[in-house]
Amino acid sequence: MAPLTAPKSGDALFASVDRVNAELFTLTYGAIVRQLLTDLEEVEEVNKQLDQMGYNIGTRLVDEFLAKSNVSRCVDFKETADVIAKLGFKMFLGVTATVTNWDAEGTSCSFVLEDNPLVDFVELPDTCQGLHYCNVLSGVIRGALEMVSMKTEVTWVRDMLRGDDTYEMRVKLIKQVPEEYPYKDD
Ligand code: MYR
Repeated sequence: MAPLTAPKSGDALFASVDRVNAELFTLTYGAIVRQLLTDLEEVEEVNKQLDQMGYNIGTRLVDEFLAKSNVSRCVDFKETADVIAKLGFKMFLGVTATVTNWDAEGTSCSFVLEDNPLVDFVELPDTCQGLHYCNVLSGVIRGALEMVSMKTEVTWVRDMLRGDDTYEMRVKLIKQVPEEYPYKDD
C-alpha cells in the first residue's frame, strides 16, 4: 500500500476537500438560518440575530485577517474598502467584491458580489420575503471595521434572493474614532 501523505494545496484531493468544506459551510449556515426562523418566528428578529452573529464574528475575524494578510494601516476609508473587497472577501469567502457607487464625500460605498457562496442551494419561500438571508456578512463587515476604529452602518440594497440582479451591500462610515495612544508621554 502506498504511504499516506497529507494533501498539499494544489493537489486534486486538497481541491475536493476544500469544495466539500465550502458546501458544508453553506449548508450549516442554511441550517442556522432555518433554526432561527423556527425559534424566533419574526423575520425581522432573525435579521437582527444574523447581524449580531456576524458582528461578533467580525470583531474576532479582523485579527486573523491582519495577521495573515500583513496589511498595514490604510490611509483612508477608500483604501480600507478596497482591502476588504479584494483581500477580506477572498480570504474568508473565496470570492472578491467590486467597490462601487462612492458618494461625493468618500464615506459611503457599495460592495457588489457577483458570486455569493452563502446562497448556493437556497430558495426562499414566500413567507420569508423580508429576510436578509446574508445579514451575517454585513454584520461581519460592521464588526471588523469597528475593531479598526470605524463605526459603520451596513445594509443590503440588492439581493438576488429577493429578485435583484446581484448582491450589493452599502457601507456608510458614521464615525472614525481616533485611536488613543495608551501611554502618557512625559
Ligand atoms: C487598517 O487598519 O486600516 C486596515 C483595515 C483592514 C480591515 C479589514 C477587515 C477585514 C474584514 C474581513 C471581511 C470578511 C468578509 C467576509
